[in-house]
Amino acid sequence: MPQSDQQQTLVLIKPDALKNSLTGYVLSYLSEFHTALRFAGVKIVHVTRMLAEEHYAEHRGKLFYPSLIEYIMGTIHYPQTPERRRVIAIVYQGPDAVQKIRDIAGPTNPLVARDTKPGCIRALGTLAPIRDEKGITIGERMDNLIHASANTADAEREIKLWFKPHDIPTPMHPYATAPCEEHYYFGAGKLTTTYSGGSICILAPGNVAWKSDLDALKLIAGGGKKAHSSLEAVIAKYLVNEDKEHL
Ligand code: 3AN
Repeated sequence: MPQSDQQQTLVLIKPDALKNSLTGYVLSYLSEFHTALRFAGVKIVHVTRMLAEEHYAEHRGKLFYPSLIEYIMGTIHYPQTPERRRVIAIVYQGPDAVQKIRDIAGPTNPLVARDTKPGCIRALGTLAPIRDEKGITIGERMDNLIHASANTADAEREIKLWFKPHDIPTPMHPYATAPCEEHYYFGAGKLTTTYSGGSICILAPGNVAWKSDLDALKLIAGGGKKAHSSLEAVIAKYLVNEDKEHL
């Protein structure tokens, strides 16, 4: 667990913020000048279904879940232009990073945000109706512009889900890393340690990975004891911005 003065947290600038040109506004609010937090990692991510489903795993089965997945994948705000579907993923580091950013983001529901915390980022969000196949409104989606990790445990899970160690400068690594000792490939929904046509090499000997990912991959490849992370939670970040999203 990182010391609290080096705490890290994940922020996602979501498709509605990008579409409404609010990226600069969000970055200004979260700038070191206001927050004393520094960038540890930044990347532009075309969000795959696998990554979206892992990120929002806790909401699986809820009425708003399918719409939430489409929202973070960008299909709602960029229905005709897949090339514009992306989010900006940022790791911030510094004292009390998680709570500081949660406070600036504000309440999950944009209407509540406007009522109770005017001036917070999510006060500029919107609610959108969720309709069934007959067009009947069955709920509301909260388009709230940014995601911010809710606590330090979520921050660890989410940073490891979105970022490889190499996306973050080594002196800023928040969690244990280790060199990989074998080849791992992913193809046809399966993990293998030998290459077969069409699969993609996730890790090779000498590559540095999150240690917890390597522990999980070893168990999954061995087919024995159950790993603490699903295969998807480990490999989603290795498929980000690859051509082979269908894998
Ligand atoms: P937060 O983003 O504030 O941590 P979570 O983690 O409970 O809130 O929810 C993740 C996302 O799921 C929210 N940002 C919001 O878009 C959506 N969401 C959460 N609860 C609801 C709800 N009751 N109805 C519609 N969407 C919701």
